[in-house]
Amino acid sequence: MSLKEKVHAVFQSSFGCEPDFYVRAPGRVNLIGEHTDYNDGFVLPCAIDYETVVALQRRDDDKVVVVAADYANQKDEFSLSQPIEAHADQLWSNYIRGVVKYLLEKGFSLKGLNMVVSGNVPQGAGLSSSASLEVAIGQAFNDAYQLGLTPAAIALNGQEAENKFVGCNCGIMDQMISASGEKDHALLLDCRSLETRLVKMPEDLAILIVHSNVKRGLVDSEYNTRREQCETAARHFGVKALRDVTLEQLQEAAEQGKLEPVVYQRARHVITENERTLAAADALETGDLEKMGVLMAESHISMRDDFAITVPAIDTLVEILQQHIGNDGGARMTGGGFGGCVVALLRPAQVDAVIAAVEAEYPAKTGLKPTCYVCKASDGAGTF
Ligand code: GAF
Repeated sequence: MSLKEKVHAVFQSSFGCEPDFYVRAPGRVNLIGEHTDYNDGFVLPCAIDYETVVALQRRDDDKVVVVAADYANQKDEFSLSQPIEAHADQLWSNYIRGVVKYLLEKGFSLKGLNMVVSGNVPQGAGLSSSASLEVAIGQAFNDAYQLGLTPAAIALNGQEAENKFVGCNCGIMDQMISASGEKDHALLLDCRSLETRLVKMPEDLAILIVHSNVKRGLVDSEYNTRREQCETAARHFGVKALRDVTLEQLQEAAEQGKLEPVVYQRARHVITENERTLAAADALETGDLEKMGVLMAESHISMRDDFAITVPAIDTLVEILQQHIGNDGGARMTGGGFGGCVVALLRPAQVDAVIAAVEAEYPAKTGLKPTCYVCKASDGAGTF
């Protein structure tokens, strides 16, 4: 049963009528450019063919009624004319409440909606299931009430909900790619100006995502610590963000003993990762998979040694993938870190053999079972 059929069936049984229409918003995989978004830097993600789908119907009053088809049809109801508070037990509701709260704060006049939500973005895997939910809800209100929001405005509103309402201090990458991805393309995003450049994926290329199934612990606290270390480095140079610091300036400051070694390392990751990301956009566009593989390998080493966000099982998984992919593509950890997924770019003809190798070697070396997803670069959010 497709997600659309699922939300349709639950909509009929919950509300006793047909939805007006459906919206969808995808998860994402980041090809390169990790922890650069909140440093005003560059990222190169693509939207994937795993998504959140919403069936919806306009209401004449100010009530929002949401049914979570993936959580045993749990229901949430809240009013647009009362202050919107966090839901104490149903954490999924807070992504919805947060998005609506910040749309209202921006002065949009909304009416209520009946909604049924379902998704197949793996949760807790670092593939942005929460951003896809935030963007889907923003898209739902935008399209139901003709708010005229751009994809960037829907993304920024979702990020605001995540930062202020859910309490995760994330950057803008995940919501932006979910809102503005394009089929068969990656998106080079300048996280300062929010300018985007579509980068066509070579035809003879497959995207393989492997979930390490490492339980992600301490993600939020470690994420926030990394942010603070980057901000400390930027403050040292008197600039808004690490985007404005060159590698030469950083090295000079470190040689003069003006930066704590750990702050130097974190900043070195960000500055070199920005350079790699710009180079990767060109490599991908020209179909230079060998160069792409080198950049992905360097990115992984930088995340492991300078940014310290990988874990041993993830390093092992990346090594297995790199060994079997060879020079025609590459692999690296993707997302916030401390577990989650690895992304590999490779020739379609190699996919079956590489998956077989991962399924044999990764459990033997780590005791963990991998989950493999072969993905397609997909369109960003919209009505369908
Ligand atoms: C998480 C965050 F939500 C993103 O904003 C980004 O910082 C990413 O980690 C690391 O690149 O997905």
